[in-house]
Parts: sequence; C-alpha cells; structure tokens
Amino acid sequence: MSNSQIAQIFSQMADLMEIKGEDRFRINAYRTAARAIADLGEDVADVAARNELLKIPGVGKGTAAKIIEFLREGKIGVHQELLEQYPPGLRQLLEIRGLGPRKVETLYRELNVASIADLRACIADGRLQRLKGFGEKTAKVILEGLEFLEQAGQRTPLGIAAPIAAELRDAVSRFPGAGRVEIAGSLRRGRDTVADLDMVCEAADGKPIIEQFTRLGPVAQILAAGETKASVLVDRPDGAGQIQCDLRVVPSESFGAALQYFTGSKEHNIRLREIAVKRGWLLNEYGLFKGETRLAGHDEAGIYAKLGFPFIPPELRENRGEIEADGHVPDLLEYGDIRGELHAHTTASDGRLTIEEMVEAARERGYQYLAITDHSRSSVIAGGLSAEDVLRHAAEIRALNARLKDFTLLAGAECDILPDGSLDYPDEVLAQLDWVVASIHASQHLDRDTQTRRSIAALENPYVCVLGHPSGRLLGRRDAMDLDWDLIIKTAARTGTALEINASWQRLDLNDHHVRMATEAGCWLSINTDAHSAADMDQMSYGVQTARRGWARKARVLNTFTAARLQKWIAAKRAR
Ligand code: DGT
Ligand code: CA
Ligand code: CA
Ligand code: ZN
Repeated sequence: MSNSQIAQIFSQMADLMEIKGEDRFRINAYRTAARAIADLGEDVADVAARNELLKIPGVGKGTAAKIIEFLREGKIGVHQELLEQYPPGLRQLLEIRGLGPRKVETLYRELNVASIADLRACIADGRLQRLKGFGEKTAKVILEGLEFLEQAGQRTPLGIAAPIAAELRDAVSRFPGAGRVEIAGSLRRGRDTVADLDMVCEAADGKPIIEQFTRLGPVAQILAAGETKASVLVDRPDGAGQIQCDLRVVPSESFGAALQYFTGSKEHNIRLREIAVKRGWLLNEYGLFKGETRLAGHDEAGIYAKLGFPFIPPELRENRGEIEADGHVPDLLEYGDIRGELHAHTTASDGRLTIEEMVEAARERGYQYLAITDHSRSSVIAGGLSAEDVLRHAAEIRALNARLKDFTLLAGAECDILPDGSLDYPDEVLAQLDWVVASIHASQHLDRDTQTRRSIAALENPYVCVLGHPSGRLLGRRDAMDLDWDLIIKTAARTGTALEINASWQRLDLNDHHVRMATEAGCWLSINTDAHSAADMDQMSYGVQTARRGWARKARVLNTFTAARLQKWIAAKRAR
C-alpha cells in the first residue's frame, strides 16, 4: 500500500512549508490529509481508481491531485522542490520545544544549521546567542528542549511504567464525575517497554477532569491541557527522567471506541478499520458507525462483536495473525492459571529472605509450590553455593517441606552454564536435586556459535529442567547474547527442556517474539520471577503478559501444573 508513503510525504511537506513560512491553511490541509490517509482502511490507490479520493474526509482538491501525482509518478513535484530548498534534517529541529519554524529557518539561512549537531555547535561557540532575535535566554530554552527530546527517545520499562500508570488511574477514578478509567496504549498490550502512557476516562464533562488531572501530585509539568485531553510529564521514581502521560476524556457512548483506538496497536487498528470499511462502516475513536447510526462504541467488546470477533485480548493486538485467527488463540495462558514459582533465591545465596519467608510469600500469592534455586559456586558475587553446600541446603529445604501441609517445596539450584557449556555442578550432584534451572551469568560476549553451543549443551542435560533467562538481556543496560534462536528452540523442543520466561521487568526474557517461536515449536515454558524478595514475586504478571504476547498456551506452561503433575513431568524428563 502507498498509504504510509503518501502520509509521510505530506507531513514532511507540511513541516518544510512551515519552515518556508507558507500559508497556514495549505499547511494544515497537508497535515489533515496525511492523517486521513494513514488512517484509511483501504489502499488509497483503490480509492483513486474508483475516483473517490474527494470522498475521504480530510482530502481536498489540492491534496487529491498530489495523491494522483504520486500514484502515477512515484513522487510529488512540489515535495521534490521543497527537498531541494531545505535539507530533510531540518524537520528534526522542529521537534525541539522552544524552536519554532521561523527560528529554524533563520538558523538555517544565517548559520547554515541543518541538524541537531550543528545547533549544539552554534550554541556552544555563542554564534546562536549573537543572532538577532535569539540571545542567552533562547539558547537556554533550546538546550532544555534538546535535553527533553533526547530523554523522550528513551522508552520506559514496563515494570517502571505500570505502577505509575496504576497510581494515575486510581487518582483519576476518584475524581467527581469520572466514570470508567482505563490505561490504554502499549502498556495495556503488555509491551516490555513503553514510550508514553495513554489513559482514557469516561465523563460527561471533560474540563473539570482535565483540571484535576493536571493538578495531581505526581505531575511535574503540563505539556498541554484542553477541554477533553491533556499531556503531562511525571517523574520516574527511579530518577531516570520523566514519562509522558496522555489523558483523553470521552463521553460514555464513545468510551469503548476510545479505549479500543488508544490501546492500539496502530497496525491492529488499521486492520479493524479495513474490516469496517469493507462493510461500508466507519470505525474511529468515537465509535463504529453506519452512516449516522452508531453501531457500537460504549464498550470495547461491543465493537469487536459487531465486527464479528470475540473480545481480542490487548496482548494479541499487534497484527501478528490475531485478525486471521478471528481473534481466537486456543488455550491462551491467563494470569489465574499460575500455580507456583519455579525460580527463587534465599539468603543462602543472594536472596533477602529465608526459605520459610519465601514459602510465606508464595502462599500469600495463592501458590501451591515453590522451587528454591540458589546460585551455584561460579556465581561468586551472588554467593553461589559449593556442591557440598547446595546438598546441605537441599536437605534443609526437604526437612521444611516434610513439615508443610498443602504446599510443596522443591529443592533446586540455579546452576551456572560455564563458558565451555559444561555445568557448574557435576551430574551426580544435579541428580540429587528436585529442580534445576541452568543459566548463563558470565562470558556473554562470546561468538554466536560458541554461545549457542553453550545453551544447547545445557538443554541436552537430562537434569536441567529449564534454561534460565535464555537471551541474557537486561533492558536498557545489556544487549541480548548473539544466539541461533532457531537451533535453540528446536533443541528445547526435542529435549523437552523448558525455556524460561523470566518475568523480572529488567529481563522479560524470553521476549514476546521468542515465546511465539517457542510456542510454535511446541516447547515447554516456565514463567519465573527469579524472586530475590517477596515483592519480586509480584512481577509474575509481566511474565504472563509477555507469554500472552507470544500466544503461549496454558497447557505448555509448567507452573500452571498441579504439584503432582509437575513431579511427574520432572520424572519423565529425567527418564528420557
Ligand atoms: P508507545 O510507543 O509505547 O507509546 O506505543 P503506543 O502503542 O502506546 O503508541 P502511542 O502512544 O503513540 O498511541 C497509542 C495508540 O493510539 C496506538 O497504539 C494506536 C493509536 N494511534 C496513535 N496514533 C495513531 C495513528 O496515527 N493512527 C492510528 N490508526 N492509530 C493511532
Ligand atoms: Ca503510548
Ligand atoms: Ca501516547
Ligand atoms: Zn536467578
């Protein structure tokens, strides 16, 4: 489809025309048309073929002619002319708060500033400050804008964003006049990182909601506040800058449509709109319409139902086959299916709680079993246990287990996979444990072949139940290891060794793509929080969301089993 290309060209033209100082009316026409075409439910070429471009709301005579020009020539003349006058990099400068199109034009004309690097250089040596109409104050505002832009490029991890969002949602829910309030956007879809937070609030009158929202304690700065929407910045509790939160207030009859629209993903929404258009309907953030008649909009389920789908869980809404599957993924894992934790540390290595305290924490979360998996000897900094110590520790765990009613403790270990692929404990030690997680904790920068062979050697070991945090990534801090995923997943499927979905928000490893591959290959999975404290166990929901994003089936996730069934699984694995 040419839709996205044309939309991009139009918005680039609008930006460059703005710098050139052209007529506002024409600039807005391009922006409106760009949006309309990006949101179109069908290929714009088909619309043009039917001679119906002018029927698209937001497309006028001028923009329709440009669309036809693009479809015929593959480019648009005035766009090419603009590109000759101004380098495309200038557009980036428009994104800096405190630097409007007039100033961008002046800087380009007078100082030849065509990029952020040029801009920084001109501020550093004072050329910008000496320019007429600029000065120290402007320079300071621009520098602040630059800093914000750089920080805004950063995505916030799910585990940082989710508690902030929950706090804001609860606060908004308490406002007088507020009805339903929901988090939307990538956070609702359970992505491992989010660019910003999106929230939808049901209320008859937007203004008082927006006013109260912008006055909330956590709000550090108001970026925009209107009658029905606001954007604010909230400080991240980890001190790593701020995150933006967009709130939209909508009337009751549009709440479901707005929640659906702002949950996204954009790609999923485009597919839904196509389906609506094929029936001669219109789907947007206000509702699903047939002409003037509202078919749905009050709630999300109603929209999906009218379009012929079951409720599609937000985690699936990525246009990765959920539309073709009619929104139905068989046996999709649910949070309530989780019955235990299979990767946890105690004071024996680097955990903060004793075995008893960890049992308590697991029971509080309604679990039926817990595997204690402290570190092995090579993880020296984490207080890894020698072979002797791990067996003594196992005896202690079993003694406690014998005293527990209605709860099962597994005596295990998180055993390091050494650089040569051998394990940190010999097989005769591993054979005396109930449960073994094998993980790579050091030498993560070996070449792809060596690294892959290491993981595969661990998967081949009959005593290894699960490969821990298989990619080794730490979000925003350490890249994933270079691995041959096809081979690793094939080996896991063949050997019957489970792959971990480490639910800790710093890891979320496997990620959603790898879960999908593993699910398609028929691998076993285990969703583990790798808990070092009681609170860590609450990250299970992030792992479950990641699993759902990868279409994981309940039947393939080990910690949905009963304790008895898990024991059988372990015995069968060892007997293979
Ligand atoms: P991110 O980047 O982590 O914030 O991801 P999202 O998905 O939260 O993206 P965001 O915040 O830009 O927009 C929220 C939702 O609003 C998005 O998932 C779908 C919808 N949306 C935003 N812009 C557009 C658009 O231009 N066209 C369509 N169809 N939907 C859009
Ligand atoms: Ca967002
Ligand atoms: Ca947003
Ligand atoms: Zn661990």
